[in-house]
Amino acid sequence: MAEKPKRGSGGPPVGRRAMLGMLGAGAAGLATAPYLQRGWENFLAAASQVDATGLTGLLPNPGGFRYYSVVGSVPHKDETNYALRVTGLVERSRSYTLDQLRAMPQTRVVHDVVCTDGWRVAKTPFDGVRLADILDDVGVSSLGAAIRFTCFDGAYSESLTLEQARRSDVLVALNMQDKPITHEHGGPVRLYVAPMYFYKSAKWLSGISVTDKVVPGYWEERGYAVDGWLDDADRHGEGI
Ligand SMILES: Nc1nc2c(c(=O)[nH]1)N[C@H]1C(S)=C(S)[C@@H](COP(=O)(O)O)O[C@H]1N2
Ligand SMILES: [Mo]
Repeated sequence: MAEKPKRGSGGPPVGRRAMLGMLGAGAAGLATAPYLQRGWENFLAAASQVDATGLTGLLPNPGGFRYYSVVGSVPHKDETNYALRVTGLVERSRSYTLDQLRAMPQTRVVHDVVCTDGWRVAKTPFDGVRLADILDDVGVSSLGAAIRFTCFDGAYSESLTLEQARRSDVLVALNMQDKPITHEHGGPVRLYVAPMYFYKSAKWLSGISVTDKVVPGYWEERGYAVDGWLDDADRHGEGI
């Protein structure tokens, strides 16, 4: 059986473990303190304060997802101010507006979303532009071997090898569950790497840079595996 990505010395990175510990203590504290007469709204208000420190996974969400962000607040972007810049070892650097991405051929990928924290959302449809199509559009130079993804939250980053990036189940996604990707889920544009754990799917995607080697991403610098393959992934396949 394939190994799950390692987080530091076998568990979640300290930051996240500490967050989850605080989450448990906080929720239990509220539940066992009836004299505070805390209702659900108070709980949510408390949660959103905690959110400012990055504990976004605390918020319950009926869809089975948790919202994650490594920063407290992220600017909202839409067709008036969104841009995806493709740079680095390419023949023609260029920038795409949201309308330009929408006008490109759209591909649908339906797969289970799986987070290393233990939650899963079965058969989730994403639609968007194949990353491979964007790479063909700009032309990868002969020195290009990997991709570095950056985000307009100003903090998160991710990576793929060029071979992984060219798979047909890797999308620059515009829609999730048949609706435009919401801000909370990383809209208007996020990466979706279907055969890998969801941490590879960078939210609020704003930069794609072709590099000569893999540059480890945000969580990868903090102990996650650079190759985030799901156990059932066809690692050497070409996608769908
Ligand atoms: N920019 C950014 N992208 C991110 C993250 C993040 O904190 N910031 N978290 C990752 C992790 S660990 C997961 S599980 C998913 C969560 O996506 P969701 O918030 O839409 O459920 O986003 C991934 N992409
Ligand atoms: Mo995750």
